[in-house]
Amino acid sequence: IAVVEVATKPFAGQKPGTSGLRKRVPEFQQQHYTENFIQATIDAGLGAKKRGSQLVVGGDGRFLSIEATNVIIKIAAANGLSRLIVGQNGFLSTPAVSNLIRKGHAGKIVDGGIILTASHNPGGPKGDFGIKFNCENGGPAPDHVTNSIYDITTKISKYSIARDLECDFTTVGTYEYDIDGVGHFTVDVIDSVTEYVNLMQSIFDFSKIKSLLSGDLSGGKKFRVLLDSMHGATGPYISTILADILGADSKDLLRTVPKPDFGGGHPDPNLTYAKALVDQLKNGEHDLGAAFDGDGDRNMILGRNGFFVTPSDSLAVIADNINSIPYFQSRKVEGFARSMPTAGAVDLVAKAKGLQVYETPTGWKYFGNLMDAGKIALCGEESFGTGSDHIREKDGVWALLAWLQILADKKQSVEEIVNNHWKKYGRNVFTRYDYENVDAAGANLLMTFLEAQLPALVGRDLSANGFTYKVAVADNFQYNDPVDGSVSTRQGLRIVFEDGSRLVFRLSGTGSAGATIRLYVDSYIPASDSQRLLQPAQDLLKPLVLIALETCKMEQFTNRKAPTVIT
Ligand code: VG1
Ligand code: CO
Repeated sequence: IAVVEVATKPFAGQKPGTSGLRKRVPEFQQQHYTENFIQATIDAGLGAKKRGSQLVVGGDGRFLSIEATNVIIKIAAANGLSRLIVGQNGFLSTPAVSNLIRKGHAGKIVDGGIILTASHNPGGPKGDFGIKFNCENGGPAPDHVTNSIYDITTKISKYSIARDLECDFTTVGTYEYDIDGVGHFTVDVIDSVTEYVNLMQSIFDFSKIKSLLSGDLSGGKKFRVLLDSMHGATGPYISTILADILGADSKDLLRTVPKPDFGGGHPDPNLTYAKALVDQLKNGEHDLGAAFDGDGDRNMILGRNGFFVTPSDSLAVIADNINSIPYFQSRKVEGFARSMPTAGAVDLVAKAKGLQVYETPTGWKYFGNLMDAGKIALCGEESFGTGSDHIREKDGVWALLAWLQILADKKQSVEEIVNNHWKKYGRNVFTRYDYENVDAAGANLLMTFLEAQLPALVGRDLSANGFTYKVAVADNFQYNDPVDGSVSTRQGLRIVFEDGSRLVFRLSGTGSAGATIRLYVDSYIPASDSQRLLQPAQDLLKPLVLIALETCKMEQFTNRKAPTVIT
């Protein structure tokens, strides 16, 4: 098979964000656009290892996945990679890719992976597409790699491609090719589900979870789950694990067929986009509900009647009960981590257990070094991301199984577990307001205006609804990686009050059009304040939200009276 070198020109804006390059589908459909980015990704991601290396390729099955998988296969062959491990139909959840990279293949290490997803963003011909590079540890490429991908995209003048190579990746099997002047090239098309299911079986006690669901643990009373895969990547994994292995009723597993446009939905598991699930739980027939995002790394956990577990609390509860999970019983747990905007509930668990806790910038890539160095076993983000060092991505199905394992062990309801957690540690009340798709110029002005005010805010009293908070710290968050010493600046504006309550402002790095402003608000209610401990989060945080909106002049800069999403 011949290799051709195709002359090309740089496209502006091929800069990976929080989690890879995400753009509207038509942008990727421009001639050479995807090819340029793949060539840059392979060159920067693999560097000197490129020749003879092997990569995993797969994604959430969204619109354009098939075309992009084809492009990757042809460019990888022309660039001298020895092998690609491709999920059948180009389909793999993000956690499954991370696992496949870490496992190695054909007795050799896997040098990384390319994930085709825009995660929780809608798909379809007018929706979003995305491409993300993961490194040899199975985690998202760190900043220095994504910066060098971007750098190459600004200078690229040609890419190499084996145009005539045809690979039927709809069928599991091994496909071999001889590439002129380059060498031998293999594509292993693998079943998308098997290896991930094996991994979960090695982490959890499936027979105990099965007994929970069947009712054997509680005198015959079945424990019913209601799970929403939102037509994203978790569907096949959820049906196999929950229905085939654990015996859940398949009619309680919703939207498990992956669709290129997610059935027209917005595959983001939160109270706005997974509202149908919340409503159905309110019927009171199910003991636990969960939803997952497009690529399967996010999760939302709900209890009976739609009781909402904030992701910050979910992380803390799993941390507190980490010994219920067999995987952790056999290893030394050194610490936990959370992203900066995530509420500090897990910090209190770490303190009680005498463990370390780390605060990282938003985005899973920052946890990788800590896990590789054995400093943390568990980590999470307020954006419905929870995971452990079993892989280097957040993992929605893992989080569900962790909860089921804990529930099987404690024999309490979701709500009881969370309420008891608050009674023991106090409650870190949290909310996030997202202003999606606002005018980018207005959003940037808001951030500039706010940042300029920060120094003068320190020491001042801010009030709303009769509540007053004194500003202790106001800054732009900077992270110093304790493992490799790298420094990440400008990771979000913080206003921290004397009582520990916080306001955080960030611009999203995963959007594809306009800008999204995220406002994070959290506050701590001590366990002794039994009057307020169980009150709704929105009531408890109202004064802080008002202070935040006033301080940043949200309405003036965005023309929005209300956020798009509240979680
Ligand atoms: C968002 C979340 C962040 C998460 C990222 C990727 O980023 O806030 O916590 O890691 O999405 O998640 P941003 O920059 O838009 O705030 V996923 O499930 O899209 O890969
Ligand atoms: Co995701």
